[in-house]
Amino acid sequence: MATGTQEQSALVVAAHGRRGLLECGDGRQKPYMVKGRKLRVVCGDRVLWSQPGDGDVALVTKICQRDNTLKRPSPRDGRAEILAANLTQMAIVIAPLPEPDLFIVDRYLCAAELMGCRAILIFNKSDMKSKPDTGSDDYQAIGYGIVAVSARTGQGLDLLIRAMDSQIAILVGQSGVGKSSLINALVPGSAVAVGEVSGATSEGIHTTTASIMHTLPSGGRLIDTPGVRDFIPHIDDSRHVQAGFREILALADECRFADCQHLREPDCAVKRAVESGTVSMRRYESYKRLLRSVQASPPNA
Ligand SMILES: Nc1nc2c(ncn2[C@@H]2O[C@H](COP(=O)(O)OP(=O)(O)OP(=O)(O)O)[C@@H](O)[C@H]2O)c(=O)[nH]1
Ligand SMILES: [Mg+2]
Ligand SMILES: [Zn+2]
Repeated sequence: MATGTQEQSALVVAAHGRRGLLECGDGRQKPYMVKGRKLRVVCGDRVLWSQPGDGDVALVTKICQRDNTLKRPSPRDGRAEILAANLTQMAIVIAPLPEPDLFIVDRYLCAAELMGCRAILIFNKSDMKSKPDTGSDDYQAIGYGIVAVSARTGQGLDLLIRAMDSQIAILVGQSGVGKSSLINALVPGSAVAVGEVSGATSEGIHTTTASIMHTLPSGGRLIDTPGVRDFIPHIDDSRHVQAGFREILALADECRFADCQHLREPDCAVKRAVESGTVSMRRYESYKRLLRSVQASPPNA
């Protein structure tokens, strides 16, 4: 047991403001408080902590270097707000209800590409009859894996567990798609609050308030955080947007101009590919829309 100033490292498995839970090297969990006002600890962080006195609350003193971060512009002031760190996979949930918004799916995929982590698409509620446009052909064509599941019936969960194996994943998706339900189905005893989709508005009720990293029985990790429901990636330079669209980035070298934004420029390989149908028009529209929004309101550093 650490005492006084002796420091140990641990993994942050729950974060809510300045408090949360650490997982120590021996697997035990421990409540923590953050020391000072400057440190902003998130789920997935590796931190150093010490034990002041004999209380059992650890004091987090330092965040170890992060491999990557998932960032959005803060709804308060537009500055980068980190939602989670050290991720290896983004798991994007879509469902027939609420109706899929494929622009938000493309924004999640863009964030995954920019932070250098894998991404998979989870089509939940496959027990439901309605089959809305989920863009699955577009996504499959550019190499994203898709798993059809039902948190309700358990269908496909074995495949999902395999896809999560040894990953540190973040579960993202619109409110009401079933993120918490999936965690309840995958992690026995986790008892995450599940909201109701109101029939009148098809909008889910926000039930999750803290960011929590769950451990799957197979060893994978899965983060459920409320900050991802209406997600916009934090992109500090509009020239980086194309790096979030892998099929566009793959063609950018063939454009006449090295700084081509694939809008009105002549001899643009991306526009040619959209016209011939090799790049999806819908994905291209998402690219342009995100580019415009980053150009219109560049986030604060
Ligand atoms: N039919 C069906 N309903 C599901 C399934 N998974 C979840 N639901 C329902 O969808 C609603 C929303 O589920 P949640 O798990 O709370 O959704 P969420 O993504 O966590 O929503 P937020 O926490 O608001 O972001 C609940 O009424 C669930 O019972 C499924 O596989 N099939
Ligand atoms: Mg939830
Ligand atoms: Zn171009």
